[in-house]
Amino acid sequence: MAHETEFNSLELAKQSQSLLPNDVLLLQPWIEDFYTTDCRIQPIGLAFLAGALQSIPGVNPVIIDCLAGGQKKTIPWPKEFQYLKPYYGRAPQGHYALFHQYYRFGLSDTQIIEAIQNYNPLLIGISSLFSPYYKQSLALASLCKQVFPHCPIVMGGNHASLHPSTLLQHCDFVLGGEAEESMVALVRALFNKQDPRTQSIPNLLHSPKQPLPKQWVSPNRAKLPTPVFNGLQAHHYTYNSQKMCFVITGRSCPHRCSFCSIHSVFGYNYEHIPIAQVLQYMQQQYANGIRHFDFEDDNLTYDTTYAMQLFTEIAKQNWTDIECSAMNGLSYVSLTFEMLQSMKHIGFESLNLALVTANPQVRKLSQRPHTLERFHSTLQMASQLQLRVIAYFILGMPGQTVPEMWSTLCELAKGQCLAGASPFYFTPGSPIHKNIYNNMHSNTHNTQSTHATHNTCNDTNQMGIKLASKNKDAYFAARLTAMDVETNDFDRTDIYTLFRMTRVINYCKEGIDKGLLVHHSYFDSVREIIQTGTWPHEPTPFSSKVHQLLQANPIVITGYKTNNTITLCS
Ligand code: B12
Ligand code: SF4
Repeated sequence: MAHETEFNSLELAKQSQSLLPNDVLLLQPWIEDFYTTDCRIQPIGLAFLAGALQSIPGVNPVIIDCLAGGQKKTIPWPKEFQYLKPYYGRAPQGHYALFHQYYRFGLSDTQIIEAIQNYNPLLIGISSLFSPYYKQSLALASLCKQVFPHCPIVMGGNHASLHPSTLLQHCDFVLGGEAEESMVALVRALFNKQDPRTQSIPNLLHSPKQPLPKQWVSPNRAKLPTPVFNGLQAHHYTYNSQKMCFVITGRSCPHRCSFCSIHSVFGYNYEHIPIAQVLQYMQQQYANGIRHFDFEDDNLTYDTTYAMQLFTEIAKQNWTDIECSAMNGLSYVSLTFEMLQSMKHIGFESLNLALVTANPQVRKLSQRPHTLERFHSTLQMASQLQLRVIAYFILGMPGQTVPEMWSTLCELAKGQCLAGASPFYFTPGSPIHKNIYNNMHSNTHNTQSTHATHNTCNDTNQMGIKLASKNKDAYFAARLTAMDVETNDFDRTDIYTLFRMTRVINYCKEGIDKGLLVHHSYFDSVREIIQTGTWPHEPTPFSSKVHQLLQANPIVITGYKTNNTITLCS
């Protein structure tokens, strides 16, 4: 524990007696959950900070990624998730199994201590991007304090920007929002042996009692630094066995989807990084052997002029051996045939799209500007260009019903794409969290200023929302695997069944792409599911509502790589 009272000039004096510290350690914590997406973990936010810190002569920024390079380790099932045992608590069966064990992904405590102990840090920065994993950020802070009891610790990231009070009792500072400029100011102050609390550093918080600003100050986006990966090992970040890196071409997003919280960090000004700078970064990375570029922008193609110019410039590099992706998703309202052609030309093989829902009312509720017609026309254009599509839909948002979610899955089954399910969770800072979740709380208050980690919702609200996290740690449950939310219109078994049915559909698509015909034994287990409403050879719950829907109408399924189709019925 170190905050206001402990961080004083005495600490600065102690530091100055020892060898002059000049390292700034930037740490990405490990993750504890049922799964992780290990092809998308490059800590690009920390790389931007390292790029900014390089501008200070004598300061040595080093990134340590505690999520990469370790062995995944099974850890005890959390007491908060006992209610998930009927769903995940069985060894995986069949091609469409979901999760099984609870893991720690990344380095062990011993490995982390080994990785940090040889440095002489002036400051340690820890990211707290994800609310559900805020405790891992705190545990990492406590490990760092063991090794460097006198070194100040600063945290930042999405969770830190929303709920700094959950962290400030265990670290010295939080920098809210985008931290390129504020981190430089903080490090300069420490380097010059000034007390940062007396300096005017934008977005700096040092006490849980400090009020939060309405909006964080954003850095000048035209002057953002180029990300640098000091300390990271390139072989930890690969895709299809190729070395890969994240590319960010802009900040924020002009859309306002109800379930999304990115504006809490990036504000509402959607701005681009100059194309020349993005290109220079890609050239450096190409020279370093990177052959896969993953654009992690929140809305890469919204500004069609910028996107077309960027793709044209990339094409001019004649990098015939690269592959590109936008795994964070593309907003298909801006995708034209011409745009997809240039994307194909620079090495896009597939597109990640978010349909969210096929239902206009639910789409309105989620404030998405997209339409089903536009989705299907995008699928057609993609098919013509032999671009593969993975399309995501949401499961279990208040306002959804089982037939509505099922009909969206049927649209994805029918389309030439893979289906991706996104079980809903209340993301702190998202509009739906502000509108619905906070209204469920008797002690309603602005999320920006809440100190509470316990929710006190009553179940008698209009939609009949019930949370498994009631009276528990609400941040911990803000994750896909928690299946936290039930309403009058769906329960956890419905969500679980639809989630797994998504895998069943994709299993069928794989068979279709292999050229198998509908009566092939490959599809027997699927026929059994449709007929019996059970999972073959296991007693895991199966939704009776979904079973009825499965029996009601034949399901038309198109392949992923081919447009061959089969029709399955009970
Ligand atoms: C890439 C990404 C991932 C990657 C992992 C990224 C990583 N670093 O390891 C993957 C795909 C694995 C992932 C997974 C999840 N993600 Co994600 N992800 C993102 C995404 C799209 C981009 C993050 C990014 O690189 N941004 C670009 C950089 C420049 O911004 P940044 O990281 O925020 O960094 C800036 C500031 O935050 C700050 N900062 C960051 N770190 C630090 C540290 C210090 C010390 C300081 C001072 C400042 C600071 O300064 C940086 C520069 O300006 C964001 C959305 C978004 N736009 O941020 C969601 C986002 C972070 N994810 C989110 C969530 C919820 C998840 C999941 C937990 C969802 C789930 N499935 O349950 C999963 C976890 C699943 C799992 N078990 O792995 C939420 C977090 C919301 C919250 N408060 O919890 C976000 C914001 C999206 C959303 N829904 O609104 N994610
Ligand atoms: S979900 Fe995607 S499109 Fe919607 S506001 Fe967030 S970043 Fe933008």
